[in-house]
Amino acid sequence: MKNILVIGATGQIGSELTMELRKRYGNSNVVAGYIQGAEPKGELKDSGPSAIVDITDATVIENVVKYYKIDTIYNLAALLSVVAESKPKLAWKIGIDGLWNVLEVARVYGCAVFTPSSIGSFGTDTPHINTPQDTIQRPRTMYGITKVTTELLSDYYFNKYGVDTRGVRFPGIISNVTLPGGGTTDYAVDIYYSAIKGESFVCPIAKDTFMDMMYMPDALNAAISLMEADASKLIHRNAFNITAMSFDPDMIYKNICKYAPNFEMTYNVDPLKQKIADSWPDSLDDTCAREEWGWNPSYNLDSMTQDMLEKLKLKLK
Ligand code: AKB
Repeated sequence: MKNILVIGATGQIGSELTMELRKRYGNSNVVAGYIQGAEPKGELKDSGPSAIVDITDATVIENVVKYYKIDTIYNLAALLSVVAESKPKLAWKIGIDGLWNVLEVARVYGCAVFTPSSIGSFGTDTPHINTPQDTIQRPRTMYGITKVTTELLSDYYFNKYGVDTRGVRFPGIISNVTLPGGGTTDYAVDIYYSAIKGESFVCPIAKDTFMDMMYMPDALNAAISLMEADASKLIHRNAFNITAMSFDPDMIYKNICKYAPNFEMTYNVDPLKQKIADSWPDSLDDTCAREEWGWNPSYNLDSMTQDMLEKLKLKLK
Protein backbone atom coordinates (compact mmCIF):
# COMPACT_ATOMS: atom_id res chain seq x y z
CA MET A 1 0.00 0.00 0.00
CA LYS A 2 1.69 3.21 -1.18
CA ASN A 3 -1.09 5.48 -2.37
CA ILE A 4 -4.45 4.89 -0.79
CA LEU A 5 -7.95 6.18 -1.54
CA VAL A 6 -10.64 5.96 1.14
CA ILE A 7 -14.13 6.24 -0.37
CA GLY A 8 -16.59 7.37 2.29
CA ALA A 9 -13.81 9.05 4.27
CA THR A 10 -16.12 11.26 6.33
CA GLY A 11 -18.33 8.42 7.60
CA GLN A 12 -18.16 6.61 10.95
CA ILE A 13 -15.36 4.21 9.99
CA GLY A 14 -13.85 6.28 7.15
CA SER A 15 -13.07 9.34 9.26
CA GLU A 16 -10.93 7.32 11.69
CA LEU A 17 -9.53 4.89 9.13
CA THR A 18 -8.23 7.76 6.97
CA MET A 19 -6.38 9.26 9.95
CA GLU A 20 -4.95 5.89 10.99
CA LEU A 21 -3.76 5.17 7.44
CA ARG A 22 -2.16 8.62 7.26
CA LYS A 23 -0.34 7.90 10.52
CA ARG A 24 1.00 4.63 9.13
CA TYR A 25 1.61 5.45 5.45
CA GLY A 26 2.19 9.22 5.45
CA ASN A 27 -0.31 12.08 5.29
CA SER A 28 0.15 12.87 1.62
CA ASN A 29 -0.34 9.24 0.56
CA VAL A 30 -3.92 8.85 1.76
CA VAL A 31 -6.71 10.60 -0.15
CA ALA A 32 -9.98 11.26 1.70
CA GLY A 33 -12.78 10.61 -0.82
CA TYR A 34 -16.07 12.28 0.12
CA ILE A 35 -19.38 13.26 -1.42
CA GLN A 36 -20.77 16.78 -1.72
CA GLY A 37 -22.49 17.76 1.51
CA ALA A 38 -20.18 15.54 3.61
CA GLU A 39 -16.92 17.48 3.26
CA PRO A 40 -13.99 16.64 5.56
CA LYS A 41 -13.42 19.06 8.42
CA GLY A 42 -10.69 19.85 10.97
CA GLU A 43 -7.74 17.47 11.14
CA LEU A 44 -9.19 15.16 8.48
CA LYS A 45 -9.31 18.08 6.03
CA ASP A 46 -6.01 19.69 7.00
CA SER A 47 -3.78 16.64 7.34
CA GLY A 48 -3.82 15.35 3.76
CA PRO A 49 -5.36 15.40 0.29
CA SER A 50 -9.08 15.03 -0.27
CA ALA A 51 -11.24 14.72 -3.37
CA ILE A 52 -14.90 14.45 -4.26
CA VAL A 53 -15.51 10.77 -5.03
CA ASP A 54 -19.11 9.91 -5.77
CA ILE A 55 -19.04 6.12 -5.97
CA THR A 56 -21.91 6.12 -8.47
CA ASP A 57 -19.70 7.97 -11.00
CA ALA A 58 -17.02 5.67 -12.47
CA THR A 59 -15.23 8.51 -14.29
CA VAL A 60 -14.73 10.46 -11.09
CA ILE A 61 -13.24 7.40 -9.38
CA GLU A 62 -10.98 6.76 -12.36
CA ASN A 63 -9.72 10.36 -12.47
CA VAL A 64 -8.80 10.36 -8.77
CA VAL A 65 -7.10 6.94 -9.05
CA LYS A 66 -5.08 8.15 -12.06
CA TYR A 67 -4.19 11.54 -10.58
CA TYR A 68 -2.98 10.21 -7.21
CA LYS A 69 -1.53 6.93 -8.64
CA ILE A 70 -3.72 4.98 -6.22
CA ASP A 71 -2.84 1.31 -5.62
CA THR A 72 -5.25 0.51 -2.77
CA ILE A 73 -8.91 1.49 -2.34
CA TYR A 74 -10.86 1.23 0.91
CA ASN A 75 -14.47 1.28 -0.22
CA LEU A 76 -16.63 2.31 2.73
CA ALA A 77 -19.59 3.81 0.87
CA ALA A 78 -22.87 2.22 2.00
CA LEU A 79 -26.26 2.93 3.55
CA LEU A 80 -26.60 1.15 6.92
CA SER A 81 -29.24 -1.49 7.62
CA VAL A 82 -32.18 0.58 8.89
CA VAL A 83 -31.90 3.44 6.41
CA ALA A 84 -31.40 0.95 3.53
CA GLU A 85 -34.88 -0.45 4.30
CA SER A 86 -36.42 2.95 3.57
CA LYS A 87 -34.24 3.58 0.47
CA PRO A 88 -33.63 0.11 -1.03
CA LYS A 89 -32.92 1.34 -4.55
CA LEU A 90 -30.37 3.88 -3.37
CA ALA A 91 -28.79 1.22 -1.12
CA TRP A 92 -28.31 -0.99 -4.19
CA LYS A 93 -27.03 1.91 -6.32
CA ILE A 94 -24.37 2.86 -3.77
CA GLY A 95 -23.57 -0.64 -2.51
CA ILE A 96 -23.55 -2.63 -5.75
CA ASP A 97 -23.51 -0.31 -8.78
CA GLY A 98 -20.91 1.70 -6.86
CA LEU A 99 -18.88 -1.40 -6.02
CA TRP A 100 -18.96 -2.40 -9.69
CA ASN A 101 -17.47 1.01 -10.59
CA VAL A 102 -14.73 0.59 -7.99
CA LEU A 103 -13.88 -2.95 -9.10
CA GLU A 104 -13.74 -1.97 -12.78
CA VAL A 105 -11.35 0.91 -12.04
CA ALA A 106 -9.31 -1.45 -9.81
CA ARG A 107 -9.14 -4.02 -12.62
CA VAL A 108 -7.86 -1.48 -15.13
CA TYR A 109 -5.39 0.29 -12.80
CA GLY A 110 -4.26 -2.74 -10.74
CA CYS A 111 -5.59 -1.58 -7.36
CA ALA A 112 -6.26 -3.77 -4.32
CA VAL A 113 -9.76 -3.23 -2.88
CA PHE A 114 -11.12 -3.56 0.66
CA THR A 115 -14.93 -3.60 0.86
CA PRO A 116 -16.56 -4.50 4.16
CA SER A 117 -19.40 -6.94 4.47
CA SER A 118 -21.35 -7.21 7.74
CA ILE A 119 -23.12 -9.46 10.21
CA GLY A 120 -26.09 -8.18 8.17
CA SER A 121 -25.12 -10.62 5.41
CA PHE A 122 -26.63 -13.41 7.53
CA GLY A 123 -30.33 -14.10 7.99
CA THR A 124 -32.89 -15.98 10.04
CA ASP A 125 -31.87 -19.36 8.53
CA THR A 126 -28.22 -18.91 9.55
CA PRO A 127 -27.05 -20.76 12.69
CA HIS A 128 -27.13 -17.96 15.28
CA ILE A 129 -24.65 -19.19 17.88
CA ASN A 130 -20.98 -19.30 16.90
CA THR A 131 -21.99 -18.62 13.29
CA PRO A 132 -19.46 -20.39 11.02
CA GLN A 133 -17.39 -18.65 8.35
CA ASP A 134 -19.05 -20.63 5.57
CA THR A 135 -22.77 -21.04 6.17
CA ILE A 136 -26.27 -20.13 4.96
CA GLN A 137 -26.57 -16.46 3.87
CA ARG A 138 -30.18 -15.67 2.98
CA PRO A 139 -30.81 -12.18 4.47
CA ARG A 140 -34.17 -10.50 3.85
CA THR A 141 -33.04 -6.89 4.30
CA MET A 142 -31.76 -4.82 1.36
CA TYR A 143 -28.62 -4.12 3.41
CA GLY A 144 -28.00 -7.84 3.79
CA ILE A 145 -28.72 -8.52 0.12
CA THR A 146 -26.19 -5.88 -0.94
CA LYS A 147 -23.63 -7.29 1.50
CA VAL A 148 -23.95 -10.88 0.20
CA THR A 149 -23.70 -9.50 -3.35
CA THR A 150 -20.63 -7.49 -2.30
CA GLU A 151 -18.95 -10.68 -1.13
CA LEU A 152 -19.82 -12.56 -4.34
CA LEU A 153 -18.90 -9.74 -6.73
CA SER A 154 -15.60 -9.15 -4.93
CA ASP A 155 -14.79 -12.88 -5.18
CA TYR A 156 -15.78 -12.80 -8.85
CA TYR A 157 -13.30 -10.01 -9.62
CA PHE A 158 -10.57 -11.89 -7.77
CA ASN A 159 -11.24 -15.25 -9.44
CA LYS A 160 -11.87 -13.93 -12.93
CA TYR A 161 -9.52 -10.93 -13.18
CA GLY A 162 -7.07 -11.39 -10.30
CA VAL A 163 -8.13 -8.15 -8.58
CA ASP A 164 -6.83 -8.31 -4.99
CA THR A 165 -10.19 -7.97 -3.23
CA ARG A 166 -10.47 -8.52 0.53
CA GLY A 167 -13.14 -7.90 3.16
CA VAL A 168 -14.40 -8.57 6.67
CA ARG A 169 -17.91 -9.01 8.03
CA PHE A 170 -17.98 -6.11 10.47
CA PRO A 171 -20.12 -6.43 13.59
CA GLY A 172 -21.58 -3.28 15.21
CA ILE A 173 -18.75 -0.75 15.50
CA ILE A 174 -18.58 1.45 18.59
CA SER A 175 -16.68 4.72 18.39
CA ASN A 176 -16.45 8.15 19.95
CA VAL A 177 -15.41 10.30 16.97
CA THR A 178 -18.09 10.17 14.23
CA LEU A 179 -21.61 8.94 14.94
CA PRO A 180 -22.98 6.05 12.87
CA GLY A 181 -26.25 6.78 11.07
CA GLY A 182 -29.14 4.46 10.41
CA GLY A 183 -27.77 1.15 11.71
CA THR A 184 -29.34 -1.53 13.88
CA THR A 185 -26.37 -1.58 16.27
CA ASP A 186 -26.29 2.24 16.74
CA TYR A 187 -27.85 1.88 20.20
CA ALA A 188 -24.51 0.59 21.50
CA VAL A 189 -22.94 3.95 20.61
CA ASP A 190 -25.87 6.16 21.64
CA ILE A 191 -26.02 4.59 25.11
CA TYR A 192 -22.56 5.97 25.98
CA TYR A 193 -23.53 9.51 24.88
CA SER A 194 -26.62 9.36 27.13
CA ALA A 195 -24.54 8.10 30.05
CA ILE A 196 -22.06 10.98 29.72
CA LYS A 197 -24.77 13.60 29.20
CA GLY A 198 -26.52 12.38 32.37
CA GLU A 199 -29.65 11.45 30.38
CA SER A 200 -31.73 8.34 30.80
CA PHE A 201 -31.34 6.05 27.76
CA VAL A 202 -34.35 4.66 25.88
CA CYS A 203 -33.16 1.43 24.27
CA PRO A 204 -34.72 0.48 20.89
CA ILE A 205 -33.49 -3.13 21.10
CA ALA A 206 -34.99 -5.68 23.50
CA LYS A 207 -33.21 -7.33 26.43
CA ASP A 208 -31.66 -10.71 25.50
CA THR A 209 -30.96 -9.61 21.92
CA PHE A 210 -27.31 -10.50 21.48
CA MET A 211 -25.22 -9.10 18.62
CA ASP A 212 -21.50 -9.05 17.87
CA MET A 213 -19.75 -5.74 18.50
CA MET A 214 -16.28 -4.23 18.24
CA TYR A 215 -14.46 -1.10 19.41
CA MET A 216 -13.20 1.15 16.60
CA PRO A 217 -9.42 0.68 17.20
CA ASP A 218 -9.90 -3.05 16.62
CA ALA A 219 -12.00 -2.42 13.50
CA LEU A 220 -9.26 -0.17 12.04
CA ASN A 221 -6.60 -2.76 12.81
CA ALA A 222 -8.71 -5.46 11.18
CA ALA A 223 -9.10 -3.52 7.92
CA ILE A 224 -5.41 -2.60 7.73
CA SER A 225 -4.04 -5.99 8.87
CA LEU A 226 -6.14 -7.84 6.33
CA MET A 227 -4.90 -5.60 3.50
CA GLU A 228 -1.31 -6.10 4.70
CA ALA A 229 -1.71 -9.88 5.08
CA ASP A 230 0.30 -12.33 3.01
CA ALA A 231 -1.98 -13.19 0.08
CA SER A 232 -0.69 -16.77 -0.06
CA LYS A 233 -2.16 -17.42 3.43
CA LEU A 234 -5.67 -16.28 2.51
CA ILE A 235 -8.03 -19.17 1.86
CA HIS A 236 -11.06 -16.90 2.29
CA ARG A 237 -11.14 -13.35 1.00
CA ASN A 238 -14.67 -11.96 0.86
CA ALA A 239 -15.43 -11.78 3.62
CA PHE A 240 -14.01 -12.89 7.00
CA ASN A 241 -16.11 -13.23 10.15
CA ILE A 242 -14.55 -11.03 12.83
CA THR A 243 -15.79 -10.22 16.31
CA ALA A 244 -14.53 -8.83 19.60
CA MET A 245 -17.52 -9.29 21.93
CA SER A 246 -21.19 -10.18 21.99
CA PHE A 247 -23.66 -8.56 24.38
CA ASP A 248 -27.32 -7.66 24.82
CA PRO A 249 -28.58 -4.21 25.98
CA ASP A 250 -28.74 -5.30 29.62
CA MET A 251 -25.07 -6.32 29.65
CA ILE A 252 -23.78 -3.04 28.21
CA TYR A 253 -26.11 -1.08 30.51
CA LYS A 254 -24.84 -2.92 33.61
CA ASN A 255 -21.25 -2.49 32.48
CA ILE A 256 -21.72 1.30 32.12
CA CYS A 257 -23.37 1.40 35.57
CA LYS A 258 -20.07 0.17 37.08
CA TYR A 259 -18.64 3.62 36.20
CA ALA A 260 -21.86 5.71 36.22
CA PRO A 261 -23.99 4.15 38.99
CA ASN A 262 -26.92 6.57 38.58
CA PHE A 263 -27.35 5.87 34.87
CA GLU A 264 -30.88 4.75 33.92
CA MET A 265 -32.19 2.81 30.93
CA THR A 266 -35.72 1.95 29.81
CA TYR A 267 -36.90 0.04 26.74
CA ASN A 268 -39.04 1.24 23.82
CA VAL A 269 -38.44 -1.43 21.20
CA ASP A 270 -38.35 -0.28 17.58
CA PRO A 271 -40.08 -3.04 15.56
CA LEU A 272 -37.91 -2.66 12.43
CA LYS A 273 -34.61 -2.56 14.31
CA GLN A 274 -35.72 -5.51 16.45
CA LYS A 275 -36.72 -7.58 13.41
CA ILE A 276 -33.34 -6.93 11.80
CA ALA A 277 -31.45 -7.67 15.03
CA ASP A 278 -33.38 -10.93 15.51
CA SER A 279 -32.31 -12.08 12.06
CA TRP A 280 -28.59 -11.51 12.78
CA PRO A 281 -26.22 -13.88 14.61
CA ASP A 282 -25.84 -13.80 18.40
CA SER A 283 -22.13 -14.56 18.08
CA LEU A 284 -19.70 -15.21 15.24
CA ASP A 285 -16.97 -17.81 14.93
CA ASP A 286 -13.93 -15.87 13.69
CA THR A 287 -11.42 -18.75 13.67
CA CYS A 288 -10.62 -18.37 9.94
CA ALA A 289 -9.60 -14.71 10.40
CA ARG A 290 -7.46 -15.66 13.39
CA GLU A 291 -5.76 -18.49 11.50
CA GLU A 292 -5.36 -16.91 8.05
CA TRP A 293 -4.17 -13.40 8.97
CA GLY A 294 -3.72 -13.28 12.73
CA TRP A 295 -6.92 -11.44 13.74
CA ASN A 296 -6.86 -10.81 17.49
CA PRO A 297 -8.93 -7.98 19.03
CA SER A 298 -7.61 -5.93 21.96
CA TYR A 299 -10.81 -4.60 23.55
CA ASN A 300 -13.55 -6.40 25.46
CA LEU A 301 -16.77 -4.84 26.78
CA ASP A 302 -15.21 -3.55 29.99
CA SER A 303 -12.05 -2.03 28.50
CA MET A 304 -14.14 -0.47 25.70
CA THR A 305 -16.59 1.05 28.22
CA GLN A 306 -13.78 2.61 30.25
CA ASP A 307 -12.19 4.13 27.15
CA MET A 308 -15.50 5.34 25.65
CA LEU A 309 -16.53 7.07 28.88
CA GLU A 310 -13.14 8.70 29.29
CA LYS A 311 -13.00 9.97 25.69
CA LEU A 312 -16.62 11.15 25.60
CA LYS A 313 -16.20 12.99 28.90
CA LEU A 314 -13.44 15.05 27.28
CA LYS A 315 -15.31 15.48 24.00
CA LEU A 316 -18.63 16.57 25.50
CA LYS A 317 -17.39 18.75 28.37
C1 AKB B 1 -25.76 -1.76 11.06
O1 AKB B 1 -26.24 -1.87 12.19
O2 AKB B 1 -26.42 -1.60 10.04
C2 AKB B 1 -24.24 -1.86 10.93
C3 AKB B 1 -23.80 -3.27 10.71
C4 AKB B 1 -23.75 -4.22 11.82
O3 AKB B 1 -23.47 -3.63 9.62
N1 AKB B 1 -23.63 -1.32 12.09
